[in-house]
Amino acid sequence: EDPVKLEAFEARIERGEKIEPTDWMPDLYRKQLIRMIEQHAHSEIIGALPEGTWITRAPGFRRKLALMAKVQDEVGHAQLLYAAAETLGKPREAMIDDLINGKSKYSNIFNYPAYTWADACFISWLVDAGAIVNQLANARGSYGPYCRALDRICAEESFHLKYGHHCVIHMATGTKKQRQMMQEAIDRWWAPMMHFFGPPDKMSAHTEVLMKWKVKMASNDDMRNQFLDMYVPKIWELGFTIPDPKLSKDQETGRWVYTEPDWEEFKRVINGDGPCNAERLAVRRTAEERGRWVREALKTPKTDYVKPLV
Ligand code: FAQ
Repeated sequence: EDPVKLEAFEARIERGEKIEPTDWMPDLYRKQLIRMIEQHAHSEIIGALPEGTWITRAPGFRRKLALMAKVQDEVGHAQLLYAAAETLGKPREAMIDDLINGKSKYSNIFNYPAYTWADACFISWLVDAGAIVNQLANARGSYGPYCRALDRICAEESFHLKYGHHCVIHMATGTKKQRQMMQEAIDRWWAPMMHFFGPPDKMSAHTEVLMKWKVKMASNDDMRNQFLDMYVPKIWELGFTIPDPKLSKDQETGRWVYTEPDWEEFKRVINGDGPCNAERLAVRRTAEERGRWVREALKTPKTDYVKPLV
């Protein structure tokens, strides 16, 4: 890299300026941003799947409508994020190819099944809560298009959070069976939720460079701690337990103490070997194949195009 340009670039970041697509940037900054925004976009479309399967089964018409709107929002977030990643030079088709070929990662948490309605409630409240903690922080980051996409996403996610909280309160104040279903969902999802913020800081490969260039505005452990700080009291308040006997707040340091989740499981899941990875990618692959005629039709002059019968 040209040291003079690099110095000027870092000075701009230091001053809190936004970097825009046509500005000079180090190759590594571009590469890291593409990796992170692309993974984020994939997480949104794959994230629509576990909840999406509950649209037809959501209890009652109002819940169906709200869940349908939420899932639609998540897919819209993917569109915003793909558009932001495209400003860095990687075409959307290439990103989708990397997703369905298993080359690109997406959030660990969407590789677990949503067995019951309570699992869908957990996702809508707590997975969205985790996503908001991360996105609110990174919306103050250095890359203009990503920050602007995150601002819009956070506004919509705040509705998801309210909806999800409402669903969980309903379960908590319902019948014994409903409370039990919700507790079982918390037990199932707790470890993936702890994994969601990424490996511990001492194991994290990219945090240092991403924080230096203000792409990531807090480390994985800090984000995890902030989530615990905001949501553990709310979960306890509803009368639920969390499946970690060590979980407590150290009043002196202000940090949460917890049992490290199984990081070997995390590695397996993010590298393609989780309970639902194959199923999730198969759905995307089918969507890609079924939508191919639309993309081809868009490229072909109207008069020449005949829709294939199969
Ligand atoms: N899942 O060096 P680090 C949502 C990978 S959106 C999978 O610490 P980094 C909305 C990482 O990529 C949720 N892989 O990585 C919604 C790297 O692998 P690589 C998604 C993970 O980038 C709600 C390796 O481990 N949000 O939920 C994960 O500094 C409800 C080493 O890790 C975002 O993507 C993981 N959890 O920090 C939708 C936010 N964690 O690439 C529907 C943007 C780490 O070298 C329903 N991303 N890895 O092969 C970020 O903030 C960061 O990328 C982190 C990871 C914090 C996720």
